[in-house]
Amino acid sequence: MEKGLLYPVTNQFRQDQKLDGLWDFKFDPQAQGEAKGWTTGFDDPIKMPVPASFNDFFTDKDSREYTGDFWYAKKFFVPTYMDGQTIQLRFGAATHRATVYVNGQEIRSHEGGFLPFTADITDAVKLGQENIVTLKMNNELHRDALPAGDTATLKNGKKMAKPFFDFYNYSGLNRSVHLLAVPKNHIYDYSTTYDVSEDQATVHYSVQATDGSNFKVSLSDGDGKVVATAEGQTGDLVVKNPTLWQVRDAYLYTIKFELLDAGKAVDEYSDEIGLRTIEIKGHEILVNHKSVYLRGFGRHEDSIYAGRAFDLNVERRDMNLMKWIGANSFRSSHYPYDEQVYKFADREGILITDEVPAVGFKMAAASFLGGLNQSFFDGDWIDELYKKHIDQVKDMIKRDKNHPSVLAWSLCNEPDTSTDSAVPYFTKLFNDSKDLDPEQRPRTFTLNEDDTFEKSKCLKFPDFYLLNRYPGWYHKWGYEISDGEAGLRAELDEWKNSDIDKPIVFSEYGADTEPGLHKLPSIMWSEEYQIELLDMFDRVFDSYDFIRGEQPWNLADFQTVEGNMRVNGNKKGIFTRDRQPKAAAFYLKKRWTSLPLDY
Ligand code: GCB
Repeated sequence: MEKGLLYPVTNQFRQDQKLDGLWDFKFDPQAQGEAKGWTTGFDDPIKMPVPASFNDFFTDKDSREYTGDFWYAKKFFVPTYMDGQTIQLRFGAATHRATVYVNGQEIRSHEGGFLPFTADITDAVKLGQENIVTLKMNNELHRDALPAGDTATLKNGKKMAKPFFDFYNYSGLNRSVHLLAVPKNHIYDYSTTYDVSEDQATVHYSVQATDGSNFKVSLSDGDGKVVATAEGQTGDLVVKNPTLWQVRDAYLYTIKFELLDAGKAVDEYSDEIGLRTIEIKGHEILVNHKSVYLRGFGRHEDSIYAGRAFDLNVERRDMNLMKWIGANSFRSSHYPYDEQVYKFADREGILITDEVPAVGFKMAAASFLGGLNQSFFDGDWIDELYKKHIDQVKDMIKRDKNHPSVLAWSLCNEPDTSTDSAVPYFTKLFNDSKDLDPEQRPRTFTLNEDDTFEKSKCLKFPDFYLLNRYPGWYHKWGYEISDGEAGLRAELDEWKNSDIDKPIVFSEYGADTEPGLHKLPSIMWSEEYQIELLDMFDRVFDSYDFIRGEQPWNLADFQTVEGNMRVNGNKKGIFTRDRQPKAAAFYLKKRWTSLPLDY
């Protein structure tokens, strides 16, 4: 678990320099890098862009599919004016595990390929000189790691990733690397909670520094005018006649913390926040006490060339597509995205269900991957996995808790909750994560097709339900879709007749669709069939008032492992992988732009 995960900033006390660009890169199939002295650099490197997944740059399959250890290295200069400060390297995402060396000295290791970590390199760097950072990384998949999978060894000795999940195992330094200098005594975390009414909002804050508890705090509006001030480590900022952060109508204030030593500021940290509340009441999702019907998508950080790398250009386009189509929300399926995604959503008034990379927790999850028929939670890997799981839940909440866009926490995607062995795991997970978010936002996980109302043993845990359902595609497909609809209605009738009164959001449903394939009457894979399937689901959604959101799978086509179920990836996108609309996009735009917010 990281101590603090504040996003890097530059101000009069802090400096943030990105180390993106070309790094040295080398595969290490025999895991001999350390023995060969690669901790101080290596010969014959491949020049590799950062941030990027290494895979799709290669033209040979052994390199693209490479699984095992690999190294990155880069020289960087540390100016003398950083003397006396804490000097850090911050890695946005090193997928999946990394050990950091600076000038040959081992600094730290980190596991978890979708969350940031910081290495304190103060004692390892030479000031006023060039230094070298090297990383030994590894992208193998294991059952006791997130996301879960296996690593096979082929008869030719090569390793191969066998994910228990449906996205390509893109690997490398997928997000930016920052060189940071912060004061020795610095602010490392803060959090806020809110009370709002028509004419007043109160921001309850709390702030942490490595040493000291004297703080000056201020809140400014969008024009930079200070609207409230306070002092101390915890306190309230009261805003009269506030402009609230609303769904698709965002407004941001800036909160500024100054750490004081003997009355003098020694550090400062500012961030943009939104004044709003989130609650679940009965089967309603409320933002600022008003009901919201979610419409949006499951997504992936996925694009051509750079794989899973965060790309500001792709994100700009995705946000524009979501605004155009009338979306107001998305799930960060199946891992926390780059922080800049949340900053975009904060600005656009888009709600995020933030998901930890706990995916593949089901042995038979994808029968097309050759799943094994045993309960995942009976495995002897569970204790080790749990440690990593809760650790990443903690880091996700620490990193993202101050974003107004974050609506809820998704603690798992499609775990096998149909056996009793899942119950102790989820009891612990929900107990241990209860107090992590000062705002106490709702916690949930997605329920896979097999985890029906009848079968799941873990229905008592979520504050609201996320259902992933594929009638019309993985079963009752094609001409049988009417039976698929009947089955869906039969399950929803069971929810309706139960004494559960919580919102249900459909977090996945959809049909693989080859863009440009037209057929009258429709046939599976055609653009017409995708619309018919969405229309079937929409009819069902409109029949139950406890369904409080629809998020079809997926915003865009994305890369998966190759296999007989996938034609160059998952094609359930409403948009293509290069972000152009399939016919279904126009269908959804019509529906979503005409539904009222509180539908
Ligand atoms: C699911 C998974 C998602 C897959 C999707 C599919 O249930 O959560 O990762 O991509 O189904 O299309 O099979």
